[in-house]
Amino acid sequence: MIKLMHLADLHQGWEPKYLPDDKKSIRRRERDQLLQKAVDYVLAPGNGIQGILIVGDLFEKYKPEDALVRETMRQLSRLTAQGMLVVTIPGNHDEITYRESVYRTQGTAWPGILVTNPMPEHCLSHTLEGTTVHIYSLAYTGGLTKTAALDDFPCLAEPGFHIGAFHGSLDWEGLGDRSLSLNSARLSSAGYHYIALGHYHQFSSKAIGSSLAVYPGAVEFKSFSDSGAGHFTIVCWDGSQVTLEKPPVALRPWQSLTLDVSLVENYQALKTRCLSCADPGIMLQLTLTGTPRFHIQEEQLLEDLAGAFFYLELSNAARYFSDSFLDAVSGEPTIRGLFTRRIRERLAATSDERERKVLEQALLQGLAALEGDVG
Ligand SMILES: [Mn+2]
Repeated sequence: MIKLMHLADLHQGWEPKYLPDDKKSIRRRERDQLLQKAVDYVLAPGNGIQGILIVGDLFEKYKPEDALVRETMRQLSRLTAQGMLVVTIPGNHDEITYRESVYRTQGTAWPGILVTNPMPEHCLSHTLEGTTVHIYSLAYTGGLTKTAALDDFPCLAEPGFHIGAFHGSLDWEGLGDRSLSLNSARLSSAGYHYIALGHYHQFSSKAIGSSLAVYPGAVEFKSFSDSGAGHFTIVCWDGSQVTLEKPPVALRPWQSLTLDVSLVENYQALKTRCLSCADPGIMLQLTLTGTPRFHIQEEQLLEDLAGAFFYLELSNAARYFSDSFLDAVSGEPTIRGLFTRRIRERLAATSDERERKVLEQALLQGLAALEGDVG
């Protein structure tokens, strides 16, 4: 059984600009430790892995700072020192095009195999546990990679495990994505067993022809809209079939929560409610919805909650109708005016506290719905 870790899009050196300086450097350090976690996982004897494929965007920039380059090479050398297969493919962030690109300045010192050919080529054949792994790849190089004519994907007619490894956008039809465009029909005609992709940050796997094409995704979290896969991707080849393993990785916890604040009495109660999920280690995305009876001061709430979380992203989608707004609406010769008058009449007629609350919410939610805000 051949088992290789398939990594891409680590974007080492990236910093979350939305964090204050102290936390920014904590998060950067955490993110940059992912490679070490990957190497530890590959080296753990019980995992039975023989190598690693890094399919682009290992770094955020093509010229990362020296300390980061040194540490990255030191980690990869831990693998090569054990005879592991290490293949690194430049991406579009760490593009090889530039004279000062890390892959040009380090060149031959780079641990393992560094892909530098600008058009698809057979890059290496390497025997692992009696089976030969054949890898085909390219390093996107401005001016040399003929992106429009990328239809000739070579594949040797030899026994073994054939892997195409490319950093680019599979079947992307939009505009403005500065990356290598890959066509699944052309790729599948090469007949690779496995197509190791990079560039998209979400995990995905798809059968194209007889190949399995996989984006391992960025494992680490960047933001709530780019939250990472949270697991490594291990490709396994038993001589006839490709299967995947997706071991989870221990990362800083994050969560997206939606809180309906319609029945929350006042600001103090809202604060207490939010603080009930306090955790100084977590990154929390909190969305407030509903129709509260009070106006939510977002800046104040953020300030009051800031210390309770590692990072809090607050979005207020709650709809507040002030009393003066309701007064104005109830005088309108409109559907919402009629609706408001009817409910207010019933409110005036009831002395039942429960009914009053129901009517109040019916009024507020009805008005929100009439605004097209169906909650
Ligand atoms: Mn990319």
